[in-house]
Amino acid sequence: MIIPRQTTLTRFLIEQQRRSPKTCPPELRLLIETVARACKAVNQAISKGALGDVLGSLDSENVQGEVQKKLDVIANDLLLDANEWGGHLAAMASEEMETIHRIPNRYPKGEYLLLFDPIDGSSNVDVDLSVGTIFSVLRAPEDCAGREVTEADFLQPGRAQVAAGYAIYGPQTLLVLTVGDGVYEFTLDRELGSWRLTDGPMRIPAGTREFAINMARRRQWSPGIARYIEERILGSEGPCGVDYNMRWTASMVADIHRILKRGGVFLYPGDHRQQGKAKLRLLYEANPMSFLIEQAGGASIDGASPIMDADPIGLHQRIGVVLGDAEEVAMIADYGRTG
Ligand code: P6P
Repeated sequence: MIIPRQTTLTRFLIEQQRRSPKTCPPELRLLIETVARACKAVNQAISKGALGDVLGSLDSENVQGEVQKKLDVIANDLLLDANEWGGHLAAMASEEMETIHRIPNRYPKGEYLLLFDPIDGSSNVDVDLSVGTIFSVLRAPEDCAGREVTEADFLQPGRAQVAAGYAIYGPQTLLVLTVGDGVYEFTLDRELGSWRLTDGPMRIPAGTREFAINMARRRQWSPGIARYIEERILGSEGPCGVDYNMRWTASMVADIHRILKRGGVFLYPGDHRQQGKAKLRLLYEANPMSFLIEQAGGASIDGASPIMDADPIGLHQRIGVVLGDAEEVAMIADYGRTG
């Protein structure tokens, strides 16, 4: 569907609701607008930098055992405060919180579950590199209305997502989202404070010879991944016969946005020496990014199988990630099979 550029997020969602009430019912539209509004507040906090009390770390660690940045907690609280009173959510979960956040009894409960990484790549904030907020929306099980929501209600495969997206706080402030009917990019008009449509439906450009991986993790890679990367480094002087380029921003949102805009592939493989040992989180990083990538014509696997088919066993479980250009991902899966 081609929509006039500069359309506001509100109008885009209302027209999506009219065109396809199933993919964008009113409660989901309200939820997405609320998350988008919270991301504007996060953007404003980040942009203060050293002029606001937002940089640096706290003395606390999150459930991941990672030192929390001030902005991790600021952004987490902004998203909780914006979303708990609207009546569209049954509960929330975040990278920064060990357990789920139930909607206080003073507010009505809704039919959706919201998961988010409030500031992904937060170590980049102190050195003024792009970071982002990642979010994923699931339906709460129908019987949730009559009982307390539990962590188990969040343990749904990525295929069950009804919406996903990210905000990227960089030279521009962007919101990229899908409700399962294509991927659309909105740019924040910082003067008006409104999100304006600037791209979409987005499709991953094919054939871009560019890979993103943290080379310092080489010892964790399977023989297949190692061979794939080593052959790309040999380029035209090796078996693959063409030169590749490499990028690594240490901010998943920035790497994924680059892939959506100009193609390529992103790899953060699991540690092949220890089953289940990986860096990226399934529910609020890998699944939402996989939804966006597949909606844009790409593919996303754990090294062998589609990430969105994975049956979650824990709120903060981790998974290996290989995603982007569908042909490149298929080739990497072949390398994984042959070693
Ligand atoms: P490394 C950021 O902490 C993050 O979760 C992703 O945004 C990013 O892709 C990855 O970890 C970076 O990991 O090991 O390169 O610091």
